[in-house]
Amino acid sequence: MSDNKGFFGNLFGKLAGGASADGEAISDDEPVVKKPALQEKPQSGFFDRLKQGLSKTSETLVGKIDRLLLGRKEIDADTLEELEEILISADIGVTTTVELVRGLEQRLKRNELKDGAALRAALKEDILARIEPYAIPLDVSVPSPFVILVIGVNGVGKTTTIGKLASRYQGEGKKVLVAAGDTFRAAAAEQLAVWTDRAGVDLVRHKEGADPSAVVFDACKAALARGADVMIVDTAGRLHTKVNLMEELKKICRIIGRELPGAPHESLLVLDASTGQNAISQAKLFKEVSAVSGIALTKLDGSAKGGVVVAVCSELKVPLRFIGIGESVEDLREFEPRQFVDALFQ
Ligand SMILES: Nc1nc2c(ncn2[C@@H]2O[C@H](COP(=O)(O)OP(=O)(O)O)[C@@H](O)[C@H]2O)c(=O)[nH]1
Ligand SMILES: [Mg+2]
Repeated sequence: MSDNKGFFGNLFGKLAGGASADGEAISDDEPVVKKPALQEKPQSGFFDRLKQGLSKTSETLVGKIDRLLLGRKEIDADTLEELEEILISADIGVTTTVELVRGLEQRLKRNELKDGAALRAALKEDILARIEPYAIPLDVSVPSPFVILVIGVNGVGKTTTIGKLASRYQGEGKKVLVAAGDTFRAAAAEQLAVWTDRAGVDLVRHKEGADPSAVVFDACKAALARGADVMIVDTAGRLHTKVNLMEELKKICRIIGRELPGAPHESLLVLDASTGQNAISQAKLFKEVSAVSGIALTKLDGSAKGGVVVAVCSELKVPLRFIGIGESVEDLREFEPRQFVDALFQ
């Protein structure tokens, strides 16, 4: 793709402005290890919060669909055309929408769509069928340490997602070690330290401006020495004027692979659902330059762009590991497609 730089330049330029304020500088070069604190308990009611989080998407998408189909005794080509417009406007993506509507046309020809209710049910099942193959949970049980490299542009929720994951794995009785690979801002490591302190997991960090590869190198050594089960690596998410993000990522990967053969075992791309189709463009660019093996889709709460879940699955064809529906530790869950469509179509 020829316009990669332009896209990333614009994107990172835009996002860099949203970076949080500087934290305190960290004085020592040596890795600092955070010691255990209290443990978070998983909370129930996720489905209700998911429903609540998806309510805007549900309103715009299913609300419009219901207004189109309510009480409709007969379905024709015009109905499907109107449905197509609704789906596209709900961030499901043009490609996916066209495929969905084509499938519905086939059903219509087979006389399977007698009325509005039948069309609604068929659409729900077709959406489910498209997302289900990509709901593949991340299995971190082997090897040990299982290394997760977390990538994505600035502000999408990488650090937050790492904090939530660290807490989750720690809660499952695993020994977790986090590497503060975002060394551009002291605030990044500080933010991570808040999460790892709370979760009671180890953190390896260097001072601001240090080489992320050096952090990762120390983290690999520490993970082996301490018998960590899971190692999670945070990375900087913006194009620095002096450093090419993707070159840096490759270097990080090389170091990890050299210290822990076979690692990283997961390159988890974090995407912000509230950016809608932009998230899809970002993912496509990341896929071109790095081996993305899983996706975490954050900020599904309060966004009207939840339809992007469907596009993420059906266009990127990468496992959607986790969805985020809020800022607290229990707001990150494995993606469950049935739960998702149920919450959407309620
Ligand atoms: N509402 C909501 N906010 C989130 C979610 N995930 C992350 N955030 C917020 O997004 C902002 C950026 O997150 P951060 O982890 O610093 O992003 P990073 O730059 O990719 O590391 C923070 O204010 C987070 O609290 C989510 O699922 N829902
Ligand atoms: Mg961060």
